[in-house]
Amino acid sequence: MSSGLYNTHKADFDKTLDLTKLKPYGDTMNDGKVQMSFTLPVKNDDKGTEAARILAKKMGLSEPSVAFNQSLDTEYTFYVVYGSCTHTVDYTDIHVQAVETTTMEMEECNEYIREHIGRKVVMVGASTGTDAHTVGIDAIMNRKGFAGHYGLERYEMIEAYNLGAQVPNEEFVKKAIELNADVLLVSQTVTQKDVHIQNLTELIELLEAEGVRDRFIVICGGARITHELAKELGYDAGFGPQKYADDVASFAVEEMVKRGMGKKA
Ligand code: B12
Repeated sequence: MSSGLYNTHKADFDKTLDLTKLKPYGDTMNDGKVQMSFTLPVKNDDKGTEAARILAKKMGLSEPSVAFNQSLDTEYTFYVVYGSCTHTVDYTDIHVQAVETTTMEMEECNEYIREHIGRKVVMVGASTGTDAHTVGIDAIMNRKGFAGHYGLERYEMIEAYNLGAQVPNEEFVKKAIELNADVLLVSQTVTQKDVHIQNLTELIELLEAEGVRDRFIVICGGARITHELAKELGYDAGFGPQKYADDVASFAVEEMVKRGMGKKA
């Protein structure tokens, strides 16, 4: 049952989806509605709220309104602002670099290794540099795995070594050579002041200086890591959120075979 009034309003809604001018969807097509949050180093009063509103406007939100403001401290306030985004993107002109592998399940992957490599694959992983976050690398490597995906330690045909967190690049490379690794797995979570870029770059430089870069498939991962960034920094692949042991294992072993690191036919 619908009233005449409801129908009139419904007919007025914009329903045009133009992918060359893509905008956020809130209640209706092209309304551009977004919510953003940030902290300002000022006290929580009317002046601070107005500053947050003006800032949101300058960031391209039309009709911004502060929906939530909370003191974090006497001199810091957290804001949530609603508004309509005035910008659009041309979705049809976006090209992303993605890892091109069909993910194999654990048993499939073990079978692939038996058939194409004919020996156990050695994978060495760590959270390197000053990065103390272990949950990401553990999710990939620990036997029990993460979100229903078994970790690399459970793979019969993979010998997985998780070196833990805050492993200096020098130590990581030394251990990789000692263990005769095929695959290096680096986790980087903290991106403040681009420390991940510095750290990831240093590792590649170190491998090159030691003349061993081509001996390994080198892969990085973390919440802010994209495949594109990883490639740019000299890695073979990069994996972000919603990627698991089976994704990285499939890529690594297929890449080994492509490079002739497997058993010869
Ligand atoms: C737990 C945690 C901590 C714990 C870590 C404990 C531990 N043992 O790991 C502690 C308290 C120590 C900590 C400390 C800090 N933290 Co912290 N922390 C977190 C938190 C809450 C969760 C991170 C996490 O475990 N995610 C779960 C895992 C499973 O996700 P993931 O890492 O993305 O992993 C997945 C993928 O990315 C991928 N992946 C990850 N690694 C790899 C590697 C490979 C090879 C592959 C293939 C895939 C892969 O696979 C995983 C599964 O899909 C986040 C906030 C959040 N909610 O995300 C902040 C967060 C990461 N921390 C942050 C910060 C700033 C810090 C500190 C600097 C705070 C401080 N000022 O002291 C310190 C840094 C310490 C240091 N030297 O590193 C920021 C980072 C911001 C940034 N972009 O740089 C965050 C985002 C919080 C925030 N919003 O500000 N932290």
